[in-house]
Amino acid sequence: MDKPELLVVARQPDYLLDDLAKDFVLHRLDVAADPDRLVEEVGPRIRGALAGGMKGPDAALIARLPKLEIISSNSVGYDATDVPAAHARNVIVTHTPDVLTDDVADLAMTLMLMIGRRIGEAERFIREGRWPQGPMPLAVKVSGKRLGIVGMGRIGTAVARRATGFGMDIAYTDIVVKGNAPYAFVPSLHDLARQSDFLLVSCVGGPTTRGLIDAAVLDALGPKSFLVNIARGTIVNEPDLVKALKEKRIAGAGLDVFFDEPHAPPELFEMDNVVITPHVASATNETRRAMADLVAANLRAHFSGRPVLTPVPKG
Ligand code: 8YV
Repeated sequence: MDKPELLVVARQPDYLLDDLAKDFVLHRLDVAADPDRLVEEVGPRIRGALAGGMKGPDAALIARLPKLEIISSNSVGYDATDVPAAHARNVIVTHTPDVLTDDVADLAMTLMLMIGRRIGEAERFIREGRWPQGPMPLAVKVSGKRLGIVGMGRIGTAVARRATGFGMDIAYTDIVVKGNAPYAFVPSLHDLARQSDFLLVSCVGGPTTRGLIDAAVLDALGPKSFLVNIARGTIVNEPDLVKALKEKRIAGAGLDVFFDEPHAPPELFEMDNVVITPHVASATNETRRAMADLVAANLRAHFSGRPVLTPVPKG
């Protein structure tokens, strides 16, 4: 039988492309000189698509792939793919939960420790030869502080577990109470911000959370507290955040995600009370390999007539 044809919509690691090339014909929309023409040529034959957390098929592209059966996203977040449009056509969407949880939670802790303890600043301080002129200003203790978690899903829970080891006092908000979570549920995001030393954003992206963290939430957080975002840049109103940081209405921020990746607001580059990383929460060899393996396993399961391993739930 002919190999099923796949459309690579978002950039994928070489080892995944090499592996898939054994069983599938790959068409690289991610690097196509003329994407429109490629879709016109191969669209009618495409049976599967490869997506990512920042880029996936939208409704218009899905409509141009009449034989599409499955979209396998190399990410836990699937807000970049139009899942309702896919499900409306009975196209399966899969993602990569669990395998990246540890890494993302590790980075959340890292950012929290880095902004609290001024570690980025301390690095620059010594590298720039400023140490002989006197000591660094004092930092903020992290252990024992109040952590507010916005979104107590897999990743929020993994951060809470780590933060428990740091003696932190943990509370969370979510759209529903998580029955099995041994942490205080705070229904109002503003109340949670008001009572937190660190506010961690670990909820889903997409239309339901767009601009959730705005000036009012940042003011509730206040001048002694920090924001950490390892979820999606869209959840934070970025101009509001930049303004709040400039005016010292919050103490600082640790950010792995931004509204317009791969661009971060240049104003942040000048701020000492900000730690920024280029969306690297899942970026370890081990985890990226496990994510790629899961992407491939979902595709192989589907095309050999077995149920996929990690489908995105139907809304
Ligand atoms: C990826 C992510 O780096 O899983 C997610 O949702 O945002 C990250 O793990 C990104 O999606 C690359 O595809």
